[in-house]
Amino acid sequence: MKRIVSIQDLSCIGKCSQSIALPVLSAMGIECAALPTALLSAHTAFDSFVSRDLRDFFRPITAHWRSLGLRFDAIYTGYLGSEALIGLVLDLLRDFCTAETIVFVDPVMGDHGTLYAGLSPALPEQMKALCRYADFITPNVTEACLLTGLPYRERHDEAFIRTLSERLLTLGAKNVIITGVRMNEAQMGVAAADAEGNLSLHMTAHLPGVFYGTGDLFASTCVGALTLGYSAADAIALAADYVVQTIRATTADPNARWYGVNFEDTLPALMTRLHRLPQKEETT
Ligand code: PXL
Repeated sequence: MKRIVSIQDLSCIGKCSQSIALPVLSAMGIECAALPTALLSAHTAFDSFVSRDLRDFFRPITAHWRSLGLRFDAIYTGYLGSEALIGLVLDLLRDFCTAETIVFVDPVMGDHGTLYAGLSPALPEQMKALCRYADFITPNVTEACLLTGLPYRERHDEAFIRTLSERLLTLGAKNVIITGVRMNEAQMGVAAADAEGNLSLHMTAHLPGVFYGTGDLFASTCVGALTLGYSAADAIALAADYVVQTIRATTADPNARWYGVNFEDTLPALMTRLHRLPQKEETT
């Protein structure tokens, strides 16, 4: 069975980060080793929350894993929240990366043109150091602008997306996947670019509203599919279509909660859609 380490916070309420990565990857038939970097009573879109930084526990956990000889098929990072954590993640990469490991960095920092509440304006600079080692990065347009210094825009054309992806590729990531691309009123899309100069777009319906955790849902599904052996294009399509299906299920529920999407309702459909490819070598 494939194994992914998911490095991000655990928000008790809010359906994001680990509380999405764990169920989604399990449903995809992948073991998820969750390394919680912080514990929050609720995610930061709530008016208030209490939180505990778990940074001090990072090294003891990874030291134990090293003593067990654990290996990971993919290393997946999401919301990290502080510059100091990025240094710890870079150490983890040095300890656990092999030539086969997929390094998947979702540089979670903001949305709608601004940083998430409580994050330092210095975070994007540090995040660039992590992107350098990534096989895949999945910024939304806000995060892509924070990483490249390009001014944020609500609407995008191909020239803008091409410039954004070219600048992101100069950070060193092998593949760039930009989410939340808006070319027109009716559609939302994901742009994928690689170092060979290929740029492709996967467009889906744009559904109005604010849906927390959908970036995490996309990233968890995408890293899961890549780890199972899907091509980048197939992984992106699976993840983007699953997010849209989940937003539809959420908007159809009159009792949907404002702070997260109804992915629990759509996980069975994801499992049905998943074509399991032959598993490669086992990790220990
Ligand atoms: O979904 C991204 C995310 C993850 N973790 C925490 C957050 C957010 C977005 O607001 O606050 C703690």
